[in-house]
Amino acid sequence: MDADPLARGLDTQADRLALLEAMERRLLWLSAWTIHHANALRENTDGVKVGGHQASCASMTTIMTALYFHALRPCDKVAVKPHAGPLLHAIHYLLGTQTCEQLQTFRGFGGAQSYPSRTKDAIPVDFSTGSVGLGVAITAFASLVQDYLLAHGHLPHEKAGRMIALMGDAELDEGNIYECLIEGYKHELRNCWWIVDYNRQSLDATTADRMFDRFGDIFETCGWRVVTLKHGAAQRALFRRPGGEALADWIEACGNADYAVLTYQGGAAWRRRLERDLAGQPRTLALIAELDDHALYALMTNLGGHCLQTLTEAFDAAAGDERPTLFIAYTIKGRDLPFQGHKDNHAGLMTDGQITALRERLGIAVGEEWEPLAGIGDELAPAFHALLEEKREAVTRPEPHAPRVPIPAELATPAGARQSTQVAFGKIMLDCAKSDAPFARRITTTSPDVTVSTNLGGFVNQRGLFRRTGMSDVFAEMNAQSPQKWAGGGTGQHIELGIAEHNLFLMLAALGLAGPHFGTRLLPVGTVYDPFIARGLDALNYGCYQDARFLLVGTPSGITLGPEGGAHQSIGTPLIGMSQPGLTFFEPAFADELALIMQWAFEHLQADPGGSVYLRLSTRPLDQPERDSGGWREDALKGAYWLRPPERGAQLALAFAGAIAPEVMRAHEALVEDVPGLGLLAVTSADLLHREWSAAQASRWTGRRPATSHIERLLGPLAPDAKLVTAIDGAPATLSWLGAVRGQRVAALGTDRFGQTGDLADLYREYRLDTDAILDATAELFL
Ligand SMILES: Cc1ncc(C[n+]2csc(CCOP(=O)(O)OP(=O)(O)O)c2C)c(N)n1
Ligand SMILES: [Mg+2]
Repeated sequence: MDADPLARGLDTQADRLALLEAMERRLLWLSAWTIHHANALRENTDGVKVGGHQASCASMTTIMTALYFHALRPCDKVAVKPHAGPLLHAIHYLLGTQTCEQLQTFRGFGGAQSYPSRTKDAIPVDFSTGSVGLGVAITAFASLVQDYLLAHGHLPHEKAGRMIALMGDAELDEGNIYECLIEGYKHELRNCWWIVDYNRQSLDATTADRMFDRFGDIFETCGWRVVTLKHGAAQRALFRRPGGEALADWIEACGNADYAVLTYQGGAAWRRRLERDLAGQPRTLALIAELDDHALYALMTNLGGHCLQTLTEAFDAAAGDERPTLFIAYTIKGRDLPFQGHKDNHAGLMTDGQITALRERLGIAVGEEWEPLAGIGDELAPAFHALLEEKREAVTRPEPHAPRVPIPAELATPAGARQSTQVAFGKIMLDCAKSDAPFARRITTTSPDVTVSTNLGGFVNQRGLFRRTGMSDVFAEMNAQSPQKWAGGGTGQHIELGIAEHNLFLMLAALGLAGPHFGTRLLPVGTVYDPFIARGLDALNYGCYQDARFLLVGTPSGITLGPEGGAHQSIGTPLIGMSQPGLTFFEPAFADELALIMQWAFEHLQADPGGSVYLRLSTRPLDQPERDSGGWREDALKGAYWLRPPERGAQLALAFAGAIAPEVMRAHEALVEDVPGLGLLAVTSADLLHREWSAAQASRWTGRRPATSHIERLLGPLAPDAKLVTAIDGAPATLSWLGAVRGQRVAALGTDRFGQTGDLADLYREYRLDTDAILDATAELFL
């Protein structure tokens, strides 16, 4: 007896396809029903539309069937088009890794998420998606990370898989796709598949005909194989018959909107149009006349992306090599649903009557709507079970455990009585590069063409550039002197990116998921000019949302950048750092603070709960403080410490963050005789302070253990009506809230206008950040 039930029950390819078609019907139903249930059946308590995308799911049902139940291998990872999320949940439901309750609470509190989420969903999700384009592009970076791990011996070759994106055609409009294509080409991208659900519709309308052929050209230029799946097997068979060619030509010339509206109107409309347009082609008309309206409709919607045979053959054909491949699979948005092809169907929801008709058409009995095998029939059920069994491992594999990387208890403070935080950062990284400790091998640095100017050059000199195929340092070979030694190879630890900050964040996100994706943690460190963080904000948010772990260094920052001028002088980045979940923001002033924070950061990247870390640094050299003891360290890691502790009942404190420390320290010296016990607070992380303060308030509110936050304790010794002057080279709101902690009056100094060129004395005077400004602000508070 044959041991393989699938082989036993399914002798032919036709049987196999019939089984996949049954799967496709199951996925169509479960996705449509999940959305219908959330919108029409579940109690709605607030009148807010629940939503969901039945049309976008229907469009991708065949593709996902072919991928998940035919092509997928256990080491592959998939980013699913955000609004096809219900299909992914349906797949896991059939495999037993998703519960009925989760489907029934789709888009509800604690239920299956609207869009696949690594952190919020109960099923394994390889990549969170939602912001269109990002889920696509990160698969290319994940593939580069896989190559990095392979080359470094962190991943055995048999564990390598393909990084696959299932994407909508409108995602091809997102610029980040093309930035990533360029970077991918430079890094010899491989093992990456993007499968486009080419339904010729976006959210608002049908998409532009003029782009028909261009996408393929662009990808081919960037080294991709492009596989266009325009026609299903039935269409291709008909094209081969006499008269078929004219129909093929007609389809080729048909515009997106025409194809969509005819699909919506159905067989009779197709017939009227084809008979009119092909009036001079009797043999073609004869072919059409053979088909009744339903068969004609079925033929015209037999597109590549709805033909399991076409899809599975294409996937098989591409599986033999590692070339990055773009599959353009033509589909119908809302296929087989009442609003199919209609340009307004993006958020369309079926009515009760329409879902009932679909249920009946699929042979599902009333009351069996959630039955996994409803409508399958007894005959097919054993083979259906066997198919699920066969694919279970590839689809449901748990993420590997990635052991923690031990971090040294201390990172040494760089020597130097006068130095900037950016220079100190470079020296600490250089020390790491020279270290034999295992953690140094796990550091991966990356930068969008600002490696040298953010002081990462020393690290790169020691550890080299990562290149899959070796790259010699031509300048060194030709004995041309340069402090930067840029040889590259498989053991290199710096991934140099072109100037596309968005790519930096996608790269950091992919590196920061190396642990859960591949079982080896990396310690990614990315540098960027602080103002240009804004260029990659959505990708930063995206990385944090999926709990990727990385250290981001924004440097130089603020008007302290001086002569570089206004557009380079960051203002709002501290507020970005404070408001971004999953990212802890620090702005140290001194080298010893930085060394302490970086050690903490390498631990925090691996902690649970933990997260990513953002350091806002500066090129301004500062005199380093002489410390009596290490007592400040614990407080600095909580967000602030008293550089000059206040006396109990003091009437005033000055608080500052970062590079304007000298101005504030001089103000302190000037005021301390007049204001006895004047305190000077060094804020290392306004973010940590504020979060902990909020959390403490929340815990009191929820009646849990009464908590006092660090900032409440720090400000405790001041007189209740003491005044605060805060100063930061950035948005003053970063620190102005300190006054709310105990209800104290605040003068919040900072920048809220664009900067300009100048030396620091001029700029600090102009922007009210110099010592005089601080004295002035203090006087005003006491008036
Ligand atoms: C960055 C971003 N902008 C806008 C949206 C809102 N949005 C969600 S889906 C969509 C259209 C997607 O069309 P397509 O990719 O072709 O997918 P389809 O639904 O047609 O399969 C838009 C604009 C979003 N999710 N992300
Ligand atoms: Mg579309």
